[in-house]
Amino acid sequence: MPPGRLLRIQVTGRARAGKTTVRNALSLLSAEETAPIDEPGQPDPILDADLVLYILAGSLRPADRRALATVPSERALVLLNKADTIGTRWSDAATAAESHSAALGLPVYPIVAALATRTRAGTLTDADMRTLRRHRHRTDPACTLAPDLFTTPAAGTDVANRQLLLARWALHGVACALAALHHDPALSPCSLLQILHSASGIDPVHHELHRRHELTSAPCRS
Ligand SMILES: Nc1nc2c(ncn2[C@@H]2O[C@H](COP(=O)(O)OP(=O)(O)OP(=O)(O)O)[C@@H](O)[C@H]2O)c(=O)[nH]1
Ligand SMILES: [Mg+2]
Repeated sequence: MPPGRLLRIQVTGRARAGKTTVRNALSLLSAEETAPIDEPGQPDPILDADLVLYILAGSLRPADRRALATVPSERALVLLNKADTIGTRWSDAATAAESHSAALGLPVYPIVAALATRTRAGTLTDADMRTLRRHRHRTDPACTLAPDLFTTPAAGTDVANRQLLLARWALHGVACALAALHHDPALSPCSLLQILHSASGIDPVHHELHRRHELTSAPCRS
């Protein structure tokens, strides 16, 4: 790439994989979100940017492999999004990412972009902390399996507070925050936010983006 030219980034993947969410989570405001891969009746987008962020969600399909085969490996960065929906713990998502990585011959980063956008933009309010502390003993994984289970009236009269907490942090964020506060009830909102941020898996992607950026020695248009 000629020196001084801005790095062109495409964010791609199948429909609803989380392209827009990832773009926001990484603050890549000028990155281009392509049309979805493997849309019936539509041609696949041409992946010709300096860096292609390929978002997988769930299984690796033949269309993903075909699309990724058109991108030189040094230009591809593959993210396995929605890691919160894979299995029951982070290691399940890490195992899935490893198996996709072996199949593709490329590193694959497991992430929860939906949590990363929240930790990037938000703070834990006093109200969030109060509700979380009140429920920090509910560490049974089943209680954060579904919204209804977390907001059940059987767990107290603060149903509206719990609904608000869920709207702000989603089930995965709430589950991580409860586990962290159960372990250390004195955590400050700031430390808890950092823990949630780490739990999103987005930092290794940030680091890799910076590394690629330095390799191409061009400013990133974000
Ligand atoms: N559980 C979970 N849901 C997510 C995550 N990231 C995104 N989503 C949800 O997945 C859906 C699709 O996300 P988008 O970012 O709109 O996906 P997209 O690939 O841009 O979708 P299209 O542009 O319609 O193809 C939305 O309902 C998001 O809230 C995640 O990490 N975990
Ligand atoms: Mg989109």
